[in-house]
Amino acid sequence: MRIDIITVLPELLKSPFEASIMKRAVDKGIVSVHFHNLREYTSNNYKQVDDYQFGGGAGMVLMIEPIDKCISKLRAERHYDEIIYMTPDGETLNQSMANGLSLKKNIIVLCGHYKGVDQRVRDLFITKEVSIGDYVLSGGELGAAVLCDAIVRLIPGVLNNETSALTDSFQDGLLAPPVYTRPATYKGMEVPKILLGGNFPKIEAWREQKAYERTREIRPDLLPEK
Ligand code: 6GU
Repeated sequence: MRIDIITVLPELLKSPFEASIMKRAVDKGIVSVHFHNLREYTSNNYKQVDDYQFGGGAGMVLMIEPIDKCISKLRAERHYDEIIYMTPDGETLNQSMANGLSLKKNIIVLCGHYKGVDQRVRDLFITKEVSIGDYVLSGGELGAAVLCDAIVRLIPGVLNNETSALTDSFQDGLLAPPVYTRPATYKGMEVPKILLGGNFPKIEAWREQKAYERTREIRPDLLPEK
């Protein structure tokens, strides 16, 4: 998969791709990530990327021209399956969306900033608008990092058995069950006996029940209605 990220703040975004799972995916050659600084696509002397909004009101708006230049250059080089705009008024990211996006070959991720982008950018180029939750961030960069992490870890070959995505929370619509590691007793606190017994069908049934209980307690909205 190739990911092209368009941003006014590339330095805010780079470190998540230089560590952990995303770095592993890049090092293995499974994913390539390319950052495009919107300021390098300006045509005025001040490298201005934003301007006041028509009609008045607080907050700056990202101008269409540099974004058009950047996206048009990329689109002339290859086909993109999705051109995503990161914005608090987008569709809320969930596991099902991440699963779908992990199957794409080339995607562009445009990070919003200030009051957002000129509406004509959205009308003209954007195929999908994504939010990472119902709160406001200063820009789309952290959202883009979250989106990319959620997608990249699902691509076959990125995770190994130790880090498998198959047993994650949400992958089966439930929260994950509790997990324990050594020591079996710590300051008098015991690991549930069943996990130490080696009866794997029983352990699986216990985990399923705990996952269900945890979901009912914390996120009943995830459970099908009765
Ligand atoms: Cl993607 N961007 C911004 N600025 N705020 C957000 C968001 C994105 N997702 C939730 N809040």
